[in-house]
Amino acid sequence: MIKIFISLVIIAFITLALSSCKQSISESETTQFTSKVFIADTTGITAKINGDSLAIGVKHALVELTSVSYGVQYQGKTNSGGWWEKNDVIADYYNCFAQKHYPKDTVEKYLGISQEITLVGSLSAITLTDKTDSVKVILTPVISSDLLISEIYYNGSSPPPPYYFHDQFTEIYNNSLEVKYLDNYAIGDLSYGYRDDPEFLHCLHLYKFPGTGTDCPIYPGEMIIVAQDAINHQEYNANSLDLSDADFEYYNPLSSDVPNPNVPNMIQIYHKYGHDFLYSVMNDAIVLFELLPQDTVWSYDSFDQILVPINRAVDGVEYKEELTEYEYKRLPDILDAGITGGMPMYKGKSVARKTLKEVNGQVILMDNNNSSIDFQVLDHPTPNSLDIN
Ligand SMILES: [Ca+2]
Ligand SMILES: [Ca+2]
Ligand SMILES: [Ca+2]
Ligand SMILES: [Ca+2]
Repeated sequence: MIKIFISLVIIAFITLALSSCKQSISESETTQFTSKVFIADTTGITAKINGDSLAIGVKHALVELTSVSYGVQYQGKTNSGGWWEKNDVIADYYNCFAQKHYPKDTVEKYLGISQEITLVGSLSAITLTDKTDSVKVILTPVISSDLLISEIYYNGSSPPPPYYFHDQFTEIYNNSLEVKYLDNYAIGDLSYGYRDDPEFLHCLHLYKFPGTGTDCPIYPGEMIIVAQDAINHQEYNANSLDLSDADFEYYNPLSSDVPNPNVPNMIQIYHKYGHDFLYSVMNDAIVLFELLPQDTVWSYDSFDQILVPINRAVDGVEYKEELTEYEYKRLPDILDAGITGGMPMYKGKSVARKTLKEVNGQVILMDNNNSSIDFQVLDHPTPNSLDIN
């Protein structure tokens, strides 16, 4: 079933022409109009549940429209034909998100499989004006991974001193109900310009967790921190963080990078440049990979970037200073159809995944593979905690 779902996701891949994003919207910004959104499911799941093989409209689907420039959010549910109409909308670029959840008993009754199904779909930075006829969002089943990037602190601390970014960290969360092992996982960051490569992600850096199989457990609902440097950064910047008890740290043995002997080092597979595995304080895409035993021999592109097969990626998050710059995206939509961030550099802010629900006291984080929806900006980082400040 999962394989079918994955192929459905690929088939339903949504591509957008967003070259107009940088232009300002020419319509009068005070004009209000009615926006019509159609939510479609072409997988056949909804058709089977509704007993109507020709109807692709999804009834009672949740729809959210969020204005990129103003942050205004409209929310509602589709009618029985799959349409949602919203009055008094103002012209802007909008992120549109739609979701339909079918509980286990419904799925079992109509499809004969014992699982719940959540369908999601999104459009990013679409232009809505009084000239827009309607918008169509196609839903596909969610493929969520067990291990997720739950927080990325890349922004850098506020001065003094200026430009302090050695306190960057990545938080990885076990979103499943079983123990996982990080031993074969790796973290990389992506270069710009290869988004259409269907086979490989072009990485600037790639660092693997230590261990040979079951050395680095991560329990359900638990998280780990990978620091750029596992030290107390408050000694260097009063606005920074104490990361001396991080679980892992990046270590570049080919530079003057100084490791903390008490914190295990991430193993360098590839390092294109820089003194450490530095994330950009403005725009970057961070990917968590699950490597296979054959991933010991690597190939590289003509710009000396390491090529990691796209099917090794389990989670990816793209952040940018400008949330409308979809034409400069690095990650394909199947990994992250959105963009998070949107803050100036060196503000000490962080991006963290939102909570979806709790199952027996365990927090399950949101993963629609769209960071515009799944992530929020925190005023202060929360290493090793899901607390939202
Ligand atoms: Ca380091
Ligand atoms: Ca160390
Ligand atoms: Ca994901
Ligand atoms: Ca956190």
